[in-house]
Amino acid sequence: MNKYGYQFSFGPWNISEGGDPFGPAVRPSVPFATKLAALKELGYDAMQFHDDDAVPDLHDLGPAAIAKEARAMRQLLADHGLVAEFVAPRLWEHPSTIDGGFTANDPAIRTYARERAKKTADIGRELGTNLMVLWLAREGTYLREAKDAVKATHLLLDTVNMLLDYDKDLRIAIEPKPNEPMDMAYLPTIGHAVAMGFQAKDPARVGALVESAHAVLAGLDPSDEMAFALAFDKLWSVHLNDQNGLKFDQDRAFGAVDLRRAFNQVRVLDENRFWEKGMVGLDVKALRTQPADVATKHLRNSLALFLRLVEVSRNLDRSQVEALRASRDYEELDWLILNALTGR
Ligand code: 3MF
Ligand code: MG
Repeated sequence: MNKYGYQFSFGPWNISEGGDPFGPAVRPSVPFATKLAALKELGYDAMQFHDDDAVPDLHDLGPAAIAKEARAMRQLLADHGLVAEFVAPRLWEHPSTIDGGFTANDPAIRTYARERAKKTADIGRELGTNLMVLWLAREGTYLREAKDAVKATHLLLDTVNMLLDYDKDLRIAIEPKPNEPMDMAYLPTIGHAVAMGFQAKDPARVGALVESAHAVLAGLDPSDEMAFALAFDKLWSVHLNDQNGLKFDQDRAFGAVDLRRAFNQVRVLDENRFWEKGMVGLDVKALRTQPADVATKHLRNSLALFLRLVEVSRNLDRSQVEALRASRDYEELDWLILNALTGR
């Protein structure tokens, strides 16, 4: 915890081997214990988990053994003075989910996906977090005719309702992304996620996670996506990072591409007291070119930049901002912000 009250998190996947679709890993994989130590060392407070990050062999285990492994993970976190922020079902790697899980056309696959998500909820409970993130990676299509989009929407809603029934403490944060791995995803924006939440049987337990890069890939501004969710008290976590245009999901260090866009995300979060609502997750990846012994600097830079931008935001002359809004002198307002971002 820092003097501003924010808590920071990342996931084990954020210290990665650097493989991409065109080439193999370029760095050795880092043992989980080393990642935990790095997380603490870098000033972070919490780890994010996929279900199988916490319980790697979950497919081969029964409920008691899964619970035992998850409890051991919770203890390991506690030994480092850390907690789990959320757990997410990793439904995009298993051979059953090639064409999606919750929205698969094959009912047997849908059953697999739902059962897996229930296991994820069980793991979260043992890890000491009631927050489940749903990144609906393969719930979409490569061609529109492949699935019935109205039916798919209802299947997603039914899944959310099923999970709310299954675990009465569970809170679900939907993490939208418009594309990748599928070409067309069913819940591409925060508007979709929030609408789904309001339609659920217990709307108070369904919110959203905004990832900066995902908003950019949808052609939207991440700070406005955050603001929309904040307006309805639906922003429960963020995956801050950066993204250079409409390309593959780059997970660049926060603020590394567009400093002003980063500033506005921090400003919106800070103006709305996000530190009281959720943790600041940094879903950033080291560049593939980064040598192994210096492959955590993206995490260092992202957290430090976030805190610097909190300072910039808090130091803004708010009465001047109001005056410039009132006089519609947005060129001067532009200059005020640019001065602040360049330390003047
Ligand atoms: C995909 C992502 C994922 C999700 C994570 C949690 C690797 O683009 O951003 O991070 O955030 O799987 O659901
Ligand atoms: Mg993410």
